[in-house]
Amino acid sequence: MIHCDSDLHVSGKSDFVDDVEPPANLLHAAVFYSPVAHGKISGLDTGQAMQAPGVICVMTHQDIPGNRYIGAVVQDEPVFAHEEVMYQGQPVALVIATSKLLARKAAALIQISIDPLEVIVCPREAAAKGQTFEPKRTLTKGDVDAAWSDCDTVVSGRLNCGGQEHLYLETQRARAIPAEDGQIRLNVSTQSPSAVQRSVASVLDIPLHKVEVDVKRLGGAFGGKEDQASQWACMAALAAMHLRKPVQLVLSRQDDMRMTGKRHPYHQDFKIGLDKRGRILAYQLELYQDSGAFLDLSAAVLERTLMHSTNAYAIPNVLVEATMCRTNTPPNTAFRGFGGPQGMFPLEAAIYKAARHMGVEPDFIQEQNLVNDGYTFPYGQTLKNCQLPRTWESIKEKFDLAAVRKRIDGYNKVHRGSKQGYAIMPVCFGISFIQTFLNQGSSLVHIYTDGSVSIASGGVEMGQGVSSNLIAIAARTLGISDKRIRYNSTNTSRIANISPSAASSTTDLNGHATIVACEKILSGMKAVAAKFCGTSIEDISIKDEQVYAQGKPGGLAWNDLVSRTYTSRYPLMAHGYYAPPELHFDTARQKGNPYKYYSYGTCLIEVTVDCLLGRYTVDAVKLVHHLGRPIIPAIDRGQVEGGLAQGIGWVTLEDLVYDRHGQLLSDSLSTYKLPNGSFLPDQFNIEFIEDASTPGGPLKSKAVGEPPFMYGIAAFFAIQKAIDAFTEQQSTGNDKSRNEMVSPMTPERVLLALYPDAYPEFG
Ligand code: LUZ
Ligand code: MOS
Repeated sequence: MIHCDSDLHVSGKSDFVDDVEPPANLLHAAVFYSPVAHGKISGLDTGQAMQAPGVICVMTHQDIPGNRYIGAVVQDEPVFAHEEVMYQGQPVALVIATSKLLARKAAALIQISIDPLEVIVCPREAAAKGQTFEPKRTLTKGDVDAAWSDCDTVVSGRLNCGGQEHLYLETQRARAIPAEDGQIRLNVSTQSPSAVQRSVASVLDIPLHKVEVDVKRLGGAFGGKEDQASQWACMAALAAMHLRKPVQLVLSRQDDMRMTGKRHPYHQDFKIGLDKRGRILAYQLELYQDSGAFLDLSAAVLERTLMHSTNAYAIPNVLVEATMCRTNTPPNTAFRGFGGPQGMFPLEAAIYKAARHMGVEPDFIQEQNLVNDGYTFPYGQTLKNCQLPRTWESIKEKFDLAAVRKRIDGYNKVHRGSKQGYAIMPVCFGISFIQTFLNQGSSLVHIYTDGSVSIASGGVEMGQGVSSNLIAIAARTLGISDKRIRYNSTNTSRIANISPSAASSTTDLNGHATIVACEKILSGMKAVAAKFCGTSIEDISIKDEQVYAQGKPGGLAWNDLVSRTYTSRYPLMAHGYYAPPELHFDTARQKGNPYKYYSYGTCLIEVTVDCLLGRYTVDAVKLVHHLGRPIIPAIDRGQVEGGLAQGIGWVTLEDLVYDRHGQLLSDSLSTYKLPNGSFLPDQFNIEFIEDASTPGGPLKSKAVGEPPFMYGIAAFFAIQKAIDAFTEQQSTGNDKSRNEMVSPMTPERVLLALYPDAYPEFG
């Protein structure tokens, strides 16, 4: 089986929000946003815009009947700025016109006067000036202060890692259609239909049952539509209710890049202590999260950063402190990995630095410290069935690490103008929402009298393949062909209180719920089949669309069984609910058992750096990922390849540049460089360890969405390795470039690092 949307996608026939046949009287909205990053609004003049061709009306915060603030966790974010603007791109007003173009043209005519206030775009500066959300958080294990004196090597350093633009293909958009009796229906590109429903109900001041949110599929999301799809839906809903007409809002690419939050940049100070054998005795980390202007999901993201700050390493003494820093940039948000990558990255930097200090390879230290069964993470969960060392061993043996090292050393000896490097990244990623209550899935399965089946669940199809996965799960559970099954849109009227499709858990949670629903229906069908075959229910099974009694064909095919079940008055529809047991986490103490299981894998990346130009190529990716038993292997492979490419992009090319006025300079695809097909390596060796013996998701599968992202971090250290091979040979003895590491490692930064003495002003 392949992705169930493949044919529609490649023929351009799949419907996204604005492809659905528009109602005849559909109006279009465009957002007017703040041109400056921080200031007091002293005047807003919408007069000219109101007079522009095609304009129906202009709306501001004064036109909101209910709550003027939204936010899934804390409602601190104004739908429209009033009094103060906090970032460039913050929505201030909405223009509604007869076409998208006319609405956008009119929005450009709105005049705003702003008295500027100080702009902060650096999290450290925000922290120094007391611009923080909530008190500092601390995670501890053992006693780092007591451990430093036992260490033979202690090094410290700094890493600034950048944010990342989601660049979903489909920008943020929503269509709102008013209905009878004050109801409203919305088509929204969101990972979280219920979050949109709650925000819309709150700003309109109407009950949730009057708001129906429908999501057919998304053109990508990556976390960018977990919390940040709500604002646009609220605007479309406000306009639709105000005008009693359907209204659609579609952000242009550039507006989307300016207005929406991104992966959180973090600044990090680390200190690591090791014994002579390379065992890590202590690790201390101070994190400055760039939360942006409002809270959004920053607190949850920070929590995952803390939890993953020791990644795949068993460290006895740990102290991590973290501050959420308020800056004048769009509120940063969920992005594949959800803070995990920013937690893992500085420890790799610390290991890299310690390895140089000790004169060993980083992988020597990595290998001494890999987690295994019985290790208790600083947040209290103890590892069982740990598969990480297995994946590390496979990298060493299958891909012959010793030979790779020898080949690269040989290359570097004879090449002066270019250097190679490699790095390894082990990943141990916790699977579940860290907010325990979100770990619930729902599925509604209908079997119709012609034998066809429809599934609706809380899972939103965003290209990741949850629709195909749930179809495959239902097909196997019911014993029928996947061709009979259709995945319905995700709709708040079919499923209530939907958890966001996020945390790599969508197939896990909704897949289990689908099994529960199918089994409920099967119990009635089997009773009917048992009566037909003259045997007991336990002896009945359904396989290949035929009933079997005690393993022998029972002479009853699927269609007949369905009709008989219907006329015998057993239900052919069922709702399944699933909540994984035994999860808990105490936020106040930062201790608990938040994860159902872990995802494991190890990745090796090789690069070549052109030491004249600073350019580099990623030559090879070799990775071993523990997968359980994939539901649809091609989909899991796609997730691994896509995640890896996105992770490599994060640490190499994708540079978000703000100037000191808080203006995003890399706000288009010509200034924000994404890794493309030709940037990715020719050698893309992905090995799966398929192993259904460890606990995981439905049908022994394992979550695979986010973990591969973090393999990309290896690209950063592979490039650093090549740079060091060059500077050592030049014997400049200048170690400045490594005191503070900066990600992404763009070719420009590589060039500066290759010739630190040539560009001292950038040091
Ligand atoms: N979203 C969320 C997530 O709300 N909680 C999580 O723990 C999470 N983890 C990964 C990605 N999204
Ligand atoms: Mo996510 S970062 O799983 O929305």
